[in-house]
Order: sequence, then structure tokens, then C-alpha cells
Amino acid sequence: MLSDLRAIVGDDHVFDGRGSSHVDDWTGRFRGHTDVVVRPGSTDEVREVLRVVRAHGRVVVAQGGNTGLVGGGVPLSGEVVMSLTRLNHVGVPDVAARQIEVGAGATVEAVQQAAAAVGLRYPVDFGSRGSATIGGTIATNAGGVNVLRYGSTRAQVVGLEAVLADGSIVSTMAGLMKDNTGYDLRGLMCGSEGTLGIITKAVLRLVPAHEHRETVMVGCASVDDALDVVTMVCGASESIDAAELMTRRGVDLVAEVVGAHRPFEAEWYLLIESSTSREADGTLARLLERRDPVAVADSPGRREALWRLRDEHTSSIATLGVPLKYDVTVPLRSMSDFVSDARTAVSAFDPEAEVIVFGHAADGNLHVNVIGANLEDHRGFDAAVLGAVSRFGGSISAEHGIGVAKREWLHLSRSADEIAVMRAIKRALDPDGVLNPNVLLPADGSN
Ligand code: 2HG
Ligand code: ZN
Repeated sequence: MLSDLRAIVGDDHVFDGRGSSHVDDWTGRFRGHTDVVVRPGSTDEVREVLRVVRAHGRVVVAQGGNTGLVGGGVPLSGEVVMSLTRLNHVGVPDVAARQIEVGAGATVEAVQQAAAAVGLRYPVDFGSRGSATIGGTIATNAGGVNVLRYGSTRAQVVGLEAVLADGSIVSTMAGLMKDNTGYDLRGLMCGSEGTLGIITKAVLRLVPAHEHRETVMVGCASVDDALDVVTMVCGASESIDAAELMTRRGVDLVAEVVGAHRPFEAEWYLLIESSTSREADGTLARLLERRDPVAVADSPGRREALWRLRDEHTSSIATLGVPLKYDVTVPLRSMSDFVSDARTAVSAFDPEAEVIVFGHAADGNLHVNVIGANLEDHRGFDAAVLGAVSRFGGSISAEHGIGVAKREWLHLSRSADEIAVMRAIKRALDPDGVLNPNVLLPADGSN
């Protein structure tokens, strides 16, 4: 197999993955192993690599920047890793159509930069922008801090090319705004976690750059108090990009780990940002002037400092050990009760464990990080947090995906009929189970 693969992609792009960064996930929780990492350089090479891998009875995990948080992109069972990072072409934006064509291996940041160079913006944004690739973000339907205004990655994908397990190619690269010709194959690939096809290219929607921003941090007494602020500003302004919620403990930790400055002390922190193409006129600050405490970013440096307190949450939490991550959505009206129920359930299971919550307030999307946990016992924590999600009618994954971390809990968010449909789709597109066979759907026989 190795010599066949080398003949396709060249000697430099096939190697033994043991000890490489391709086998562990970013959190350090999911550690895999593989004897083969292969890096195809074109769609044709992806196809050929798949043919060879199949001929040798092996299966494949597609990998982008390997910044996923649910173990969906690492070879936990010794799968061949197909790294798509060489497909990093970034096209010239089409300014009239507000679109850009990119390879699956281009980073989110590279796309953001290409868009900014022509006065446009790629609106998907999150902390790992420098490493996360477009293919990976489509495969996980990644969210980020601007979903409130622009939607998740799925809402940006106006064209897609993917290679299916049998080598056939699904391609809708014309970037048509309207195309009502049957099943939405492009949409099906978004959030499919590498189980239905290998994404090779995409056409992405861009939005106006809106470079005049207002950024304000507000101290809140409770989750409900923060939600009242979100409801008020979103009702009064159409320009809100982000409304990020943090706790005292989270902000204190970031301040300590990265040496950042807290503008004030509060039980809860809400970071709100708006952007327009007109000169900023202080609308956001005016809406929030009655709040106390409040900090208005009056310079780009100040803005960066406030965002740092939010952006550095994931890396600062990682300094405490390997966390269990729960990326959940609950109905907005239940956010406050969910937070207290989840905290209570976690400490009932393990009084030593620490819970740090943060997230995207307007989306009802909370990141519940459990630290100090004995990872062997993760099922008890899973049941505590995901059980609370289920009681409030929420979803066990808002933006990170199911991966291996949540596959046994899929039934909490999807009915048996829905899981059966998902299995039927998987069988139709990948009957031999060659593509990422160990993620997303519960293991055969369960659920
Ligand atoms: C974020 O919102 C990411 O920063 C990561 O979705 C969340 O680390 C996490 O739990
Ligand atoms: Zn997030």
C-alpha cells in the first residue's frame, strides 16, 4: 500500500504517523495511532488514494487542521489518516458575487485575509482560525462567535466538491444563489464529519467588511440578567455580531494564565460587539450606558484586550488539565436553569470536579468544561451534563459535532427514526464503511 500511495502523491507525502501530531487531538483526550499519513495534492489524488486504501482493506480518517474537540479527526483505531492540508488554494474573491473559491486545506484565517484584502469578510470566526481548515469546518459545520448574525458554516457554503467512497465526485462549484434541483447534497456534506465524503473544495459566501466596530463588556449578576441585555441590544440594533458569555472564574483564569487585564469584576461577563459600514456612532455604548459595571473599547488595543479574555478561554482551561468538553444548546429561556442543574449534577457525581461555563449567549450555546475529572469515568459526567441538556430539550452538540466523544449519546438529540435515516444515508453513500467509520453514528448494535 505504501508504495502505491507514494506513486500517487510522491515520497514526501506518505509517512508513518506514529509519534506525529496527526494521531492526537488538540485537547489530548483522544490519542490514536496510525502507520500511514497520506497527503494528496489534488482531487484526483484524493480519489486515487481512496482506491488504493480500499484495495488494501483499510479505512480512512480525513483530517484538516486537527483542531476538533470531539475526537472526530484522529485515527483511534489505526485508520489511514488522509490529511487535506495541501489542498490550500485560496482563490481571488469574486467581489460582485461576494464569494470565494478555496481548497479544503485553506485555513479559516487565510480565507479571512483574502476577503479583507478586497473589503469583504468571511464571517465564520473562532480562536483556532490560524489552524482550522475550511474542509474541517464544513465537515463539522463549525460555529464560532458570529453565528448570531451570519449563521454557522453551513450558511456560508454556496458550492462544494467532495469525493465519495467509491471515487465518484459530487460537485456544485458554480456558486449559484438559487438551485432547486432536488436533494441538497451540499448541505448533506455539512456536518457529516467525514463519514459521507472527503471535502476537497468549496465556494464560500462573503459579507461586507463593516470595519466600524463597537465592543462593550458588561458585568451581569446572573445568566438571566445577561440574557435581558442580549434581548435588549438585539432588539434595538440590527448590527450585533457577537454576544459572548463568561463567568468570573473563567475570566479570572484567563487573566492569570495570559497575564490579561480584567476591566472590572463581576459574576458574569457579557462581551457584545456590533459592526457597521458607517462610522461607529456609539449606539451600542448608548444602549448600555445605564449598566454598571461596563467597559467600552475606545481603541483597537482595548478591543483586542477584551476579546483576549474570551478567545483565550479554551487554551487557559487546558492549562488545568485535560477537560471534558460539552458543547450544548438549550432554549434561551432555560439557559439559567440548565447551568445550575448541570453544575449540581456534576458535583453530585464528583464533588472535586470543577465546571467552567462560557459560550455564545444569543445562540443558547454553552461550552461546559469539566476539569479535574477522572477521564476513565467520563460516562458519569456525560450523563450529568447531557442528561440536563436532554431534560431542557436541548442539543448535545451545538457546533463541535458528535465525533467519538458523543456518539453513544446521539439518541438524546435524535429520535430512533432519525438515526435510522442517518444510517441509511451512510449505507447508501459508503456501503463498505470506508470513511471515518468510528464517529457520529452510535456503534452498531447500540441505540
Ligand atoms: C469557543 O467557543 C469554542 O471558543 C471552543 O467553541 C469551546 O473550548 C471550548 O469548550
Ligand atoms: Zn464555541
